[in-house]
Amino acid sequence: EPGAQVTALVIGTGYGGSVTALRLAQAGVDVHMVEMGMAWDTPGTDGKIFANTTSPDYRSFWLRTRTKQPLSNFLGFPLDRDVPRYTGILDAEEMGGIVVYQGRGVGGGSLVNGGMAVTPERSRFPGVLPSVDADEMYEVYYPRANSTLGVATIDPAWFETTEAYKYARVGRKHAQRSNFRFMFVPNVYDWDYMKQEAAGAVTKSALAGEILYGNNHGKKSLPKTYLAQARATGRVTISPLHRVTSVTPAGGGYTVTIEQLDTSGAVTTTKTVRAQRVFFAAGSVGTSKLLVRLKGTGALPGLNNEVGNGWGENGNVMCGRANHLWDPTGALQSSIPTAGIDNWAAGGAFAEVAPLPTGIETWASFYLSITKNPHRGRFTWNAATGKVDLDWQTAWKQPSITMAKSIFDKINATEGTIYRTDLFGTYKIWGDHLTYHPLGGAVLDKATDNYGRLHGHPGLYVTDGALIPGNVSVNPFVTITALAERNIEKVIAEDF
Ligand code: FAE
Repeated sequence: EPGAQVTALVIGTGYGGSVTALRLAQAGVDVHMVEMGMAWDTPGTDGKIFANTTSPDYRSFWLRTRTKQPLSNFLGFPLDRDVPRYTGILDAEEMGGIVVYQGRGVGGGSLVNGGMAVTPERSRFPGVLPSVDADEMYEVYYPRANSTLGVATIDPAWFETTEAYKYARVGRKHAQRSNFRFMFVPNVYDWDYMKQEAAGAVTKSALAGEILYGNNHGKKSLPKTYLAQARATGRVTISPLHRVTSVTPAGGGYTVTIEQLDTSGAVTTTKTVRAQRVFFAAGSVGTSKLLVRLKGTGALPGLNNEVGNGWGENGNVMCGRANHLWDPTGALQSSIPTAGIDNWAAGGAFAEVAPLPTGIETWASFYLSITKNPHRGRFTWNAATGKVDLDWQTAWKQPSITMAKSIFDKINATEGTIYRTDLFGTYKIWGDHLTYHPLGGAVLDKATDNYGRLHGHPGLYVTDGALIPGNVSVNPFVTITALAERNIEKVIAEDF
């Protein structure tokens, strides 16, 4: 309510925000969460909450009139189509020569992501978060994050036999014949539910290709885990379709300005509330853009010059390979990836064997690689345009391509195969125009102290992927969750 007084206000309902809200509530603190996206708790015109990956509709994109699908083409045909402008679930935000995909709604990225829940190898952790005690993370906070998120690994016996993972078995065979390390990738999908999908006993979700625009059944997204527990405390309230636009000091606390949106994205009301403490959990891009603007406009003059720095895209790059006719990858492909190829130590790349859930045989193997791209971008305030710019360059993906080639050039040579050139345009091999994994922009121990307290303004915290300086070496959400668990425990003990 306008004019309300809030003890703890959390901006955003993704991983960082959900961990923070749950632990504060369990410690007896009343929490209000503000989320710019929708609640995603009501079925649409077809009786389903979420649209299918193969048929994007009004629910699929955040305020766009035309889809912007990560795979723009298939067999020479452009895939994008017109859709009504709506506060849909996936934001394809274009900045500085890169398309940054992000989830919008209660649950943030957990609504749209692949559910791959990977803890980085311990030996790599000092390179990921140098100021954090690795012993504590691997003994306490990673296990806590994994168990609360409901992370599990596929039943290996089922993996060997199900049609739905033929594509991953082909991926494994090709990796192993080139002497790469293959590994199962844990996931938050309910594996028992998926087995029942395969048996025809329940409504299909992963086996119906649902993923990018939401998952109607088996995925344990945040509204089913952290946020369900947070709500059950009775101390957490959430305002969907509300966007924070300003936070500024006022009488020992902060005045927070919030715009209420309708589903066309129009602002219907602007409200202000008073908050004693504010937690920035708007995601790497959301938090960085807010902080850079609030510093640039003088609303938060005490923020230091590290705000906006250290942004990276986790080295994401995609590619497809064309297999021989005797190596079909299957018409039925589970949309939930569960296989990875690790060449990090030798080549700087970790590749997941990704599905192409088109419903037809494609003879394609498709991969999303995470690479050790050294480039870092920076968010800056542009007073002339009144906008935040990101300095990133498409050409900065070249190291990622080189690292991904350390795997796929070799596999192609061993198998006598070639790259697909029809997935990202015409005669284009590399999907180097995008990221699913934005990280950094308010880096731990630089823009904040070693627990996410923003320098210069007591009572302001960063709790999300903005804390991580650009690369995790694997998919990021388990690390974002574990770091938020570590930080909020300290903050509750010392600040409340
Ligand atoms: P995030 O989850 O993005 O939450 C931020 C929330 O804040 C969002 O709900 C925003 O709508 C909201 N927000 C932003 N600005 C405002 C504002 N001004 N006012 C109010 N609300 C605001 O942040 N990661 C993995 O580990 N495994 C995967 O398999 C995987 N697959 C992915 C697939 C796709 C297609 C995408 C897009 C991402 C994927 N990711 C994956 C990345 C992962 O989802 C992402 O790192 C986390 O969601 C980031 O968590 P945060 O808490 O930082």
